[in-house]
Amino acid sequence: MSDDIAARVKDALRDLSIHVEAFLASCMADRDIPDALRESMAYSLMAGGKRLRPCLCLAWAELCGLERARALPFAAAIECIHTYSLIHDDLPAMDDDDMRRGKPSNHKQFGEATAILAGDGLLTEAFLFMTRAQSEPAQVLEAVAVMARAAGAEGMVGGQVLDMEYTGRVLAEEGDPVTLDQLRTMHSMKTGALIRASCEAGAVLACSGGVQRRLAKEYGAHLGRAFQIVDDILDEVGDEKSLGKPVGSDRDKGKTTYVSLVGLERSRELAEEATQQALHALERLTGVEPDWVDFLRDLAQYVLIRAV
Ligand code: GRG
Repeated sequence: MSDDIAARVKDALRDLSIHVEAFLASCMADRDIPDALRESMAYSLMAGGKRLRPCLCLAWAELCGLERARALPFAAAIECIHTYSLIHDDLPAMDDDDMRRGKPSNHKQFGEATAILAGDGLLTEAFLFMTRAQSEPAQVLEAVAVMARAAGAEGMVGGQVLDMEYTGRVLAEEGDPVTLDQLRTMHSMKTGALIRASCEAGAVLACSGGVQRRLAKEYGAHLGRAFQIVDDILDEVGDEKSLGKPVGSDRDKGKTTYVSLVGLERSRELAEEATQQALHALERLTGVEPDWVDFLRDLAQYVLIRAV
């Protein structure tokens, strides 16, 4: 049963990713970018990855009635933002990781200065790609605002700052230990915001009214929480997808994780709860394309399966 779900999700993600990657490759090819920068941007962007966020955007856009090709530039833009965040997250000043997506991290390959600029380039190009989405101008504008809020200071960037503040607080034995509420808020900004916004922006692009947009946001928020808890569990127990990331690496860096705070068993229960809440959001959708609901249901279950 879980093998069936995993196989279906992997197939669907691969099929959608082909479109995203073709769009990214063609966009990068027709830009007048200095060779060193292009190589560094493309190195990380085209290095694989699950393409979870762009696929969520496409799924919600199609589910709400927008043709895939119309949402594709926006979905590709989301992957650019995600890739920029990974490049910057790996820098020595941040998480200081040598490997990413099974290869040397960007700064290991190209040096710190180029890696910083590749991240900057990807973030900025993303906003150009977003403007190429084909929907009502007001909807595109609103979807861009959703993305900017999620990626910026009150979303992913803010969450990264909280993560830096919290790192080592337990091990260093100075200040109060990080609480579960603080951990939840930090992850909802750092990892959750982009996943949530990928779903919401897809619905917004499709000109979806209040209910579908709200359910997209709700599904994305719960999925993002499950995704992060599962990531913490996999960091502890290992995973075939960790792609060279050593088991326990977050713990070794002094990070507070769900597992370090509440243990493995409770973490699994929390991941299960978050998944159920994501599924509950899907159950309340009416009058939408059922195949996409099936995909989103499978996807939520797939995220959880990896942790059990
Ligand atoms: C530097 C501004 C700035 C932000 C960094 C999102 C983030 C904030 C850092 C990522 C670090 C990290 C490992 C977060 C945990 C969530 C996670 C597992 C992200 C990786 O996402 P996947 O698994 O990666 O979707 P792929 O490679 O499949 O795209």
